[in-house]
Amino acid sequence: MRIRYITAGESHGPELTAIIEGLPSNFSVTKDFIDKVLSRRQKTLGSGGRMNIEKDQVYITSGVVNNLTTGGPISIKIKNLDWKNWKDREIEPFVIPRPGHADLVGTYKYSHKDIRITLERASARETAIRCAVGAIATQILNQLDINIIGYVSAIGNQELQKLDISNISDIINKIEDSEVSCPDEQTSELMKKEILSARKNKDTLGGAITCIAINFPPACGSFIQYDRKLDAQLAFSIMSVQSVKAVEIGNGVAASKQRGTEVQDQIILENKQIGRLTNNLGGIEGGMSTGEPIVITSYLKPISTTLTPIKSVDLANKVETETVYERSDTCAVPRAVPIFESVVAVDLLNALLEKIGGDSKEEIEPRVVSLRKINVDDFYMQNKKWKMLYESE
Ligand code: EPS
Repeated sequence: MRIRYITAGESHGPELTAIIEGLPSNFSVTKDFIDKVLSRRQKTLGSGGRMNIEKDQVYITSGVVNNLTTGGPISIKIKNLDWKNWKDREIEPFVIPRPGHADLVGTYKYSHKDIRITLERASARETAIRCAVGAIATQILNQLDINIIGYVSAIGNQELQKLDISNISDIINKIEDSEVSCPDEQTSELMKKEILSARKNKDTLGGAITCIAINFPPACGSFIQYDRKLDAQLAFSIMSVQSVKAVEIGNGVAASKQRGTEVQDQIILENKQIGRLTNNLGGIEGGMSTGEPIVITSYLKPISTTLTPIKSVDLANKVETETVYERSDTCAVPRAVPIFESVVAVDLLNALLEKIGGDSKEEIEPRVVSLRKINVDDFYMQNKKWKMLYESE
């Protein structure tokens, strides 16, 4: 791994922290850009009220001097404004685990004396700092002309039908205008109704978020070893986000039901440049980027904390009981979009830097330009019969 990062912090503690290492120097990184990404994660539709308390903003305390990366580790933090409500509070015992959360197994695993100790670290509050990490990677990718666009593609049963990505700026505007971060007005309305109806019925909802990376160069990632595969790395990062239960690359789910000739992205030649007729495989073949847009969809289960009580066990009194409601969201999908853009950004930047190397913008920029397209003259085929021989045989 070229880029590593680690996060720390509890949901209702003083602050969240991260250290990111392995980034190149001389790329512009601003607090303003990161704060804008953080504010997109703070939509209130579907939120349980915590987003009315927090006004997330990042503090950069190392690795960026005069708005330029130094090449050294970057340390960042976000303050939890809710901390002031918790620091002197006499906290009620929490002894009934909520199914679907880390509550039961986390408390068992770490022998915590109160479920809240588990909850505090398992909470999706941690995604705020991961967004900030990703917003740093995104800024570097943007300076290399690589863009990642995320949008809500499903909420409950309301799904966005196919999206035409020929007019990217129009899509971005529509996503920004939508209360549910969906680039289609009609579908947005249906999604919004779905959330309001779930809340009215004291229930919760999941959904799907699609991210598209545009202009990402080919040949990043590798088929050589399982853990170098770009799709495997993306799936790992996405599965690590709270609530995610499935990941899909390209049209993976539909493709599993189709015939091979319908699914494969046929290869064409356009003035010596290799092109494709379709992008069903989402821009990744054999664990490597093809140069086509990378398309990846994350599927989130409904929020585990429900207003309607469900069966659980009282771990203090050792009896069956029902869950007690703890403030939470109804549907976190609309505000989760920047989280997925962020985790994808870190993985793509990592794969790109592993491919081209380089320590500074000056070194990296020209290498990305020369990697951009596969040209048919870049193949050096011997085009004659050969034998596979091993010396030791
Ligand atoms: C979360 C529960 C809610 C969410 C929280 C994640 O917080 P609270 O327990 O304070 O009401 O709002 O998300 C955030 C705080 C955030 O910043 O996204 C959970 O249990 O995962």
